[in-house]
Amino acid sequence: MQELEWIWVNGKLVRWQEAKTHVLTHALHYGTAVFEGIRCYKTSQGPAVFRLDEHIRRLFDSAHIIRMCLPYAQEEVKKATLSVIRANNVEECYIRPLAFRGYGEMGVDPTRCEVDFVIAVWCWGAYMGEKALREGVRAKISSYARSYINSSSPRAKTSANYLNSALAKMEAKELGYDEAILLDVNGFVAEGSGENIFYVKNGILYTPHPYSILLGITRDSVIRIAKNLGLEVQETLVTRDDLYLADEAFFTGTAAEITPIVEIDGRTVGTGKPGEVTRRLQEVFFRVVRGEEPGYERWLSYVKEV
Ligand code: PPE
Repeated sequence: MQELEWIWVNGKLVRWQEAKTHVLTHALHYGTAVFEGIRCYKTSQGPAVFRLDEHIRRLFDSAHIIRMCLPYAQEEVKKATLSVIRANNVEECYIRPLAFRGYGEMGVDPTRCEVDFVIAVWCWGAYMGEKALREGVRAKISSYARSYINSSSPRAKTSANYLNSALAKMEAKELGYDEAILLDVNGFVAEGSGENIFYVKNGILYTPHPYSILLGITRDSVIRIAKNLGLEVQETLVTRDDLYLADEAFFTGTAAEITPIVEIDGRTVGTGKPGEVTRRLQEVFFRVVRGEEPGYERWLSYVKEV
């Protein structure tokens, strides 16, 4: 990966190479960590972070679910995030706050381990490549089910949940696909390995109900943008057949942004090209994040000091 200069570690800016942790860090062994993925985009008024408040709130919600007490207030995390972007002097970046159970005591029970908190930023282009954004990706229904709501809280963005994602992603790639689509334990469509999923049928936009998924902030943004464009949106139960018979489909995520899906399990989605609704949502979304779409300014936090 391309290194930048500074990483925020427990309240201080530390040189990239010096941001290290002990090998007996609890989270390394047991996945006891919560994190966020946030993007900062270039705008005419300098870099701006997209929906920073909502991401920080979700980080605190994830911590609450796993009974982790974060040692900073939300406002402090917001300031720290902006400061680390400023320190690295980048115009666009991906931001990764991570709070993890640190070094202290081994054994499953994390309560005796202090919470360490880091915020790193790096330059991250299109998640599945520029071509994926333009031409779409091929996806495969995974043989791995999304974690059950009573096994590992899919609503919380915990590191532990990402083993499930990693298994699904590796399987999909191994089989020649770009991305996995995970069903929930009842067989309904949940989400991608690192994205939420939408489909369009007869002009209506559908997305799985919020139960077995990470409640994506891009998902929420797309729902709001779609409604503002006059589209009907339904959060509902989705089956794999709904996806096979869709006119259009796409993934949403901070990293994936809006990535069209053109094939699922060897079946062409719609025309086999990114659809009209997907294109329209992509266009508006990219204007929104760059501060070019009136009415969405409150979603941007400008990095420059005021
Ligand atoms: N579901 C999952 C499982 C998920 O990981 C993400 C984000 C989403 C939905 C979409 O959430 P949001 O970013 O708030 O729209 N995945 C993050 C991590 C990707 C990675 O490879 O790391 C991301 O997009 O930042």
